[in-house]
Amino acid sequence: MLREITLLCAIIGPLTVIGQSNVSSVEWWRDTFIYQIYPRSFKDSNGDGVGDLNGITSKLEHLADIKISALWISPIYVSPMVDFGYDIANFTNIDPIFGTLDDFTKLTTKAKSLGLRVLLDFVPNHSSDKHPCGFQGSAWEWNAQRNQYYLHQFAVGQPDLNYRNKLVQDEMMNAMKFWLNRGVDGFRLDATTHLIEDSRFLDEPVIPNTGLPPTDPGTLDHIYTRDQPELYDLIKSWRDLLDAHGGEKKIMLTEAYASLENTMKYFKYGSNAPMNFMFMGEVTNKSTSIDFKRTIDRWMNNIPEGNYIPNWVVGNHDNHRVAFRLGIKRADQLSMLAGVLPGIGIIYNGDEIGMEDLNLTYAQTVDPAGCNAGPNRYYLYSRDPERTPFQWDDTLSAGFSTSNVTWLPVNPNYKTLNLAAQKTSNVSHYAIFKKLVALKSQPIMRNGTTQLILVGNNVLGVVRRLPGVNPVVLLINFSNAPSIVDAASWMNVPAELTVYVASVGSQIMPGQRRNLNDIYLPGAASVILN
Ligand SMILES: *[C@@H]1O[C@H](CO)[C@@H](O)[C@H](O)[C@H]1NC(C)=O
Ligand SMILES: *[C@@H]1O[C@H](CO)[C@@H](O)[C@H](O)[C@H]1NC(C)=O
Ligand SMILES: *[C@@H]1O[C@H](CO)[C@@H](O)[C@H](O)[C@H]1NC(C)=O
Ligand SMILES: *[C@@H]1O[C@H](CO)[C@@H](O)[C@H](O)[C@H]1NC(C)=O
Ligand SMILES: *[C@@H]1O[C@H](CO)[C@@H](O)[C@H](O)[C@H]1NC(C)=O
Ligand SMILES: *[C@@H]1O[C@H](CO)[C@@H](O)[C@H](O)[C@H]1NC(C)=O
Ligand SMILES: *[C@@H]1O[C@H](CO)[C@@H](O)[C@H](O)[C@H]1NC(C)=O
Ligand SMILES: *[C@@H]1O[C@H](CO)[C@@H](O)[C@H](O)[C@H]1NC(C)=O
Ligand SMILES: *[C@@H]1O[C@H](CO)[C@@H](O)[C@H](O)[C@H]1NC(C)=O
Ligand SMILES: [Ca+2]
Repeated sequence: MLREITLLCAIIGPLTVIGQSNVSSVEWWRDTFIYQIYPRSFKDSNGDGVGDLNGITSKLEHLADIKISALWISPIYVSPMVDFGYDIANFTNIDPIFGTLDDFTKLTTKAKSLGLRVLLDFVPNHSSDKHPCGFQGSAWEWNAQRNQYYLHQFAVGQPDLNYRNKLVQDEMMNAMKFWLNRGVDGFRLDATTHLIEDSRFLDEPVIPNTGLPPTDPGTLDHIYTRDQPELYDLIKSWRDLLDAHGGEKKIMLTEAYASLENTMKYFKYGSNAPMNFMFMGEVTNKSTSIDFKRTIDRWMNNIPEGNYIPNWVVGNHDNHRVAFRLGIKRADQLSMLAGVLPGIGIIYNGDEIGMEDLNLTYAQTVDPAGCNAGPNRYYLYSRDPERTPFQWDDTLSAGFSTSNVTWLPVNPNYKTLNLAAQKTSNVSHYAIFKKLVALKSQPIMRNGTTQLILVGNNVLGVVRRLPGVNPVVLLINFSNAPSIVDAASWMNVPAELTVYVASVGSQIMPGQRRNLNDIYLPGAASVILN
């Protein structure tokens, strides 16, 4: 009874191949930061209050300036925008709100000239069927036109694709090739957990006593719709497609909110970065240094044997911003960890300047996850607070748009919290982030050993060592009060090192020499020395 959707994309015609890079076996993403752009909120070029491709193109210098290796752009495909682009009507065309295919070519061409790679968000989990937003009861929806029910795991307007149908598989491969031929350097695959369903259409068991309304998906144990074994073969088929394309090696990042065991499986089937959401899901502003150590160790110790690289997601468009999750004083903490730990750091636009969440009223809420939860609970689910427009400067609408009305309101704190202001200050989230990106390219980050050490009760130390050079030492004070610790003894590092960078508000200045036998760390501070 699963509705088979095979008519999504038109047949793809011959293409011009552009932007082929040099063949190289080097994994360019190793020890770099990758930057996520939420296109509606990055930069509006035409004054309609919604960000677009030409807006992104006009701001690529910012990304080249901080020297990220690649940007990945949340969906820009034709969409009824029920879920702001995560519901797709044509996988091989650009939604007019964002621009045209020519605009996309301009974007990739300029990006390449600046040494930036471009990744697209590939949403294999659902297509679009124009329909008002809503989870209204059953996951099965009747379609009168086809005289069939179809499955939807998210909004009614997001019918699930049936990957057991070879035509669906081929069509999605064609869509991927379409973008590879347009110079895309890889994909971030969305919600892969939900790719494939058990072929028997069995009802999933009810979890007793959840206290949730009976129509809430949380009442069911999703044993037939999530993490099905066949999904990994699909991942592998896409890996093969990327490898067959030639040119510089293409990256595949996968988004699966799954168990650690299931997350790690993606490595073996060709994902270069099964996204590590531990910094968003497992640590909070209440976590201690021990909690952090345990969380980081768990990821490192579970990476399968082989040439696999860890990754650290600092934030994304589905979770509150780091400045909210950990608190404003700790806004730099996770990017510092992502910078010093081995592997890939993945940062969400705005987090490099410490942007904060903005609370909206129910009437202002546009995210379907928020509106569907109703006026009393919307704020628990809405992702609008972390999606407000990027704060470029202190002019109208934070320099995001020439319109005073934007698709989500601009956070009023933009007058002081904006990129332009941070560029003129030595102590800023921007200055820190830039130094973290630079640090990642150092040989000690590629080849150095990594050790996590609890320094006293409240301080976590991370030390990277490589023979012949000073170690890189990160110290994080998890307490809100200052403390003095003997990091030199606890961590077996030189008694004196130089501050490379320290968190905003710590009052510690880069360039200062510090005695690590009794280093003073203000409350909530993080500092990197070397
Ligand atoms: C390709 O490699 C050659 C030689 O290493 C280099 O000179 C050239 O700039 C590279 N081209 C691109 C597009 O990276
Ligand atoms: C999808 O977009 C392509 C342009 O890449 C276009 O040729 C095709 O007609 C579109 N398909 C549909 C079903 O609108
Ligand atoms: C697909 O994944 C995205 C991101 O997790 C989510 O917003 C969307 O609702 C999902 N839809 C389906 C049908 O899986
Ligand atoms: C943690 O964050 C919550 C809000 O999310 C706040 O109420 C609480 O005071 C914070 N706790 C600490 C220790 O900062
Ligand atoms: C937003 O409102 C919620 C609920 O009142 C509150 O818990 C949260 O701290 C607020 N967030 C911000 C950024 O003010
Ligand atoms: C936007 O500007 C127009 C024209 O100047 C004005 O009438 C309107 O009140 C402004 N709206 C907001 C939200 O500031
Ligand atoms: C920034 O640093 C430079 C060089 O270290 C110094 O000359 C300048 O005064 C500093 N500016 C501020 C605002 O601290
Ligand atoms: C890391 O070590 C390998 C093998 O010892 C060496 O070939 C490579 O150049 C080193 N990389 C860096 C960035 O130092
Ligand atoms: C961390 O901050 C807490 C609270 O300010 C303070 O008690 C403690 O001494 C600080 N730790 C270090 C190592 O500075
Ligand atoms: Ca626009």
